[in-house]
Amino acid sequence: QPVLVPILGDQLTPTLSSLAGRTPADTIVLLMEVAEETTYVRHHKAKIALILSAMRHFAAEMRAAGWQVDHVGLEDPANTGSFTGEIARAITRHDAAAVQMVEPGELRVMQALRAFQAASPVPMRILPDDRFICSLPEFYSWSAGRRELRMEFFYRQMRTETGLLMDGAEPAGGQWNYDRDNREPPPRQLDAPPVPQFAPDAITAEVIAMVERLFPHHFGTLAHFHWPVTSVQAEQAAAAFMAQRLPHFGTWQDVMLHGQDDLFHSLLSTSLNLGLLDPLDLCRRAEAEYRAGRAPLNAVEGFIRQLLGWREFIRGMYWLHMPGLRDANWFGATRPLPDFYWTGETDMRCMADCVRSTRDNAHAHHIQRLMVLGNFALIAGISPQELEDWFLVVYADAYEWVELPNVAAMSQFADGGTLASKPYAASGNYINRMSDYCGACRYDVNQKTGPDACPFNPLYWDFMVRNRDRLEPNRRIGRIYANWDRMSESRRADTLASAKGVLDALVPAAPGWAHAQ
Ligand code: FAD
Ligand code: DLZ
Ligand code: SF4
Repeated sequence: QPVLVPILGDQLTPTLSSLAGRTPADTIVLLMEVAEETTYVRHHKAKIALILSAMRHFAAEMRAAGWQVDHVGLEDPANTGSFTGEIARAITRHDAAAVQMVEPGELRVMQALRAFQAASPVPMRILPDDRFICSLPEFYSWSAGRRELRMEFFYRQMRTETGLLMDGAEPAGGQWNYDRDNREPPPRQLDAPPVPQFAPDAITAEVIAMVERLFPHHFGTLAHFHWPVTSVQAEQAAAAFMAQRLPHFGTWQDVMLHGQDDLFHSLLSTSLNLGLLDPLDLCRRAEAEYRAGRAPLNAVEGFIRQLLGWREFIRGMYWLHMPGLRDANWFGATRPLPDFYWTGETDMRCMADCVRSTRDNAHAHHIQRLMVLGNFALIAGISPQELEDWFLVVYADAYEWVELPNVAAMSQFADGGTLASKPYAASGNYINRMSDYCGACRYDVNQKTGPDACPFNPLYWDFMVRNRDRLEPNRRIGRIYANWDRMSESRRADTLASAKGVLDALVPAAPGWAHAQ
């Protein structure tokens, strides 16, 4: 009797702990394309295509390596549509003696699997996911008893533990963090080397056709599909990044340029989150570029901090704060998500460009997500839950474990500050400094009030004033109220009236974009 090893769509790693010690002769590897996962939100078409294509490629590779792989297709008439339904069917089909699998990345799935495990007809083990650099028990013990959980201190501990960018007990170069060198405003043109594009092969083309057929009304386009769908392609993308873009990664990290979607970013998040790349391996390779003198410290440290610091910290915070994080709404924001998050139809040039990139690529880079898309929602008082659904739908790298802490805690401060020390709220001035968006915008970033003022300007103050009782005690932001109090009565009234004008003009998104009606 074989052991059944279910592998979820974001667990496409041949060295998974559930396969350790197993042999092809006594193991059935189970991959499940299921309606529950393709529709629990109405994912971007390219996100579904990426995951299903990567699963099919992984199944083929595992078969080629000798494993017995049972791959249940989405259109298989007997498909029950859920992970647990498919595991149950596979137990019977293969007369399995036991089930063992790696824990899922999100609570929703964990709860379903635990419920199944409790009533499972055969013994079932759920193993820790060892593809993260920091295990969950290690994260919990780091967080226990700390008053404030800040990425920076977690990151330092991780640097020390892994020895990454360490010279003995000291950080390489004498500083832990070189972010101060990484906030260069943009030059007119940044000639970043192109990111490798992977044209759809026959498997991907078939999946794309299926997605167009089954999910025609989901957000986004498949016309530009170019993501790596195998570990070999992901490795090519990683190698190209290390050689070509890593040296400039830090300096231009916060820059946004109209129509230039990739800049010096790695575009590796989709492959990392699927399990096609190993985060620790990437960190070590980035360090090797620095040690060999091919990439400067500020770039390499910045990249390693994203992976070793932010990615691991975010994952720990997800499990620490669930299930409450999903309902968190510290500011009590309830405004519906505006329609332009889906349509891109807005005169705000920054917003339109970020939504366009999102629609075309199922991707936008960090500062676009944080300081345009997230910032607008924060200062306009959009419901965090509606925004979370949007972020989960639209990005090819979005799984709840990484999306939710980034949106709820980092971008919307909906947790009241367990993750960030202050809200990332900004007026148009920040966007103007870090991008080339404003020059050709219909709005004037220098106008503070009136119909032509950049909407971010009055909304910023409206947000601050609306939430004064919550924000004034904050050491990092409270002093801003002195500026407000110094403004003339009429300027303050104009500001709030302008904000009201912007908010009243927002058109709520039509129902049905994120969830089927
Ligand atoms: P790079 O800029 O090249 O960074 C390198 C790697 O660092 C990324 O591939 C990613 O794995 C990691 N990383 C960097 N920042 C973060 C972070 N804050 N959290 C976790 N990992 C990080 N990332 C996701 O993977 N999935 C999401 O659903 C997601 N949602 C986000 C929502 C908001 C509101 C914000 C502000 C950020 C979100 N991020 C998310 C983090 C980040 O924006 C993306 O990881 C990044 O843009 C991916 O592009 P890249 O691979 O080119 O990243
Ligand atoms: C996101 C996603 C989608 C769209 N489809 C599938 C699928 O059909 N089969 C599968 O195994 N996984 C899919 N996934 C990824 C899962 O949602 C993910 O494994 C869980 O959310 C746990 O993180
Ligand atoms: Fe965006 Fe305002 Fe600049 Fe227009 S002026 S691009 S709305 S920040």
